[in-house]
Amino acid sequence: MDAPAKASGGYAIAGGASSTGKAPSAFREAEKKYQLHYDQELKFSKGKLRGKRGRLRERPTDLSEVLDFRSPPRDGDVGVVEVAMDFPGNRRRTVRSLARHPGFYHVESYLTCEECEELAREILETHIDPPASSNHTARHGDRVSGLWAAAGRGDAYDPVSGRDGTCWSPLSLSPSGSGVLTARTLLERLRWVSLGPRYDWTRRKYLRDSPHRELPRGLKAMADGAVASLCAEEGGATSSMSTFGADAALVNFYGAGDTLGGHVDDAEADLAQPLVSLSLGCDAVFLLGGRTREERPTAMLLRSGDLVVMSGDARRCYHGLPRILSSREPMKSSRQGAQGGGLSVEGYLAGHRINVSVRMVAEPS
Ligand SMILES: O=C(O)CCC(=O)C(=O)O
Repeated sequence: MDAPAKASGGYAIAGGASSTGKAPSAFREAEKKYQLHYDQELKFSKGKLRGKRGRLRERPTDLSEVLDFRSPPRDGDVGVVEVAMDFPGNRRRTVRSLARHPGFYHVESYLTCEECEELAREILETHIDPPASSNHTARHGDRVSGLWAAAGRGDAYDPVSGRDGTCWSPLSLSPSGSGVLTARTLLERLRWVSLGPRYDWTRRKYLRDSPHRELPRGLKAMADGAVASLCAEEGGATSSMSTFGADAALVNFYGAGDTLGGHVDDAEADLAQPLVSLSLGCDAVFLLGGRTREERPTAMLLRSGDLVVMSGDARRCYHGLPRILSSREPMKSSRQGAQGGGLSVEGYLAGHRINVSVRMVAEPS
């Protein structure tokens, strides 16, 4: 797996533009097609071209080939199969699978809007803090705690000692200047959090023995329940999912323009165990490809509350997220939190996407 790339950050998209002169792969082509691009307006003065120094304008993206499960094509080459299924908690949901991608399942609106907001609140208020590891703990250690509340208060990060022995100080007490790092900025720069055994992105392995936040029980129950229902539909004990027991999750945070490069999740002990991925917040374009980057991926729309399960063949396929369809400016341009006006989970979800990708890291017993 890869860490999500921030729009303004230094993370390159995996498999990105070729510097070798080779033609880009089919997967990369699709990423480029759906990524957010800006064009700079040309500037004219007195009828003469004065260079490309005009305003940046979002380039329109052609989404006509993005599969929308709410109105799937009847005869497209992806072959959508639809069934109604019962999941725990009296959830009767529509499940779609794709003939072109065996082992892939899309469950429409698995969570309701209220449940999405409740889960996002739990994540932002609690799960993003140590002992969970995140891109912030990787850089600042376990000092960055209480980030959501601090961002709501409009605090600044104090690397030495802040109010009450925490790492936060009121912005008004921080030395003035452009170098002040605010909690709001840190929240905007939050890319990933790992729940359950920490994931070492450099060595691409799970660190079972380091301190970590256990996978929250609610997330485990949700993933185990969804997989058990799909497994029953697939034929019970004969399904590759029959020994699944979720024990970890990677939570990715995306703002407008953020992406997750094409990758295969292969650090888990048993790749026969599925990935269970839940979307919260903004709609997004998800790409599901084949065993190599050369296979043309299927682009599909994921909405808040949708659940995706990748099992069987699909578990070993390239996938990525080239586009968040955010209708709002990135949060950092809003003045709400900077004035200490607090943050709302609903507001955060209107401009961001959270993806919770639950998995089984351990060997099945
Ligand atoms: O954000 C998504 O929907 C995809 C997440 C993903 O592929 C991952 O965490 O490995």
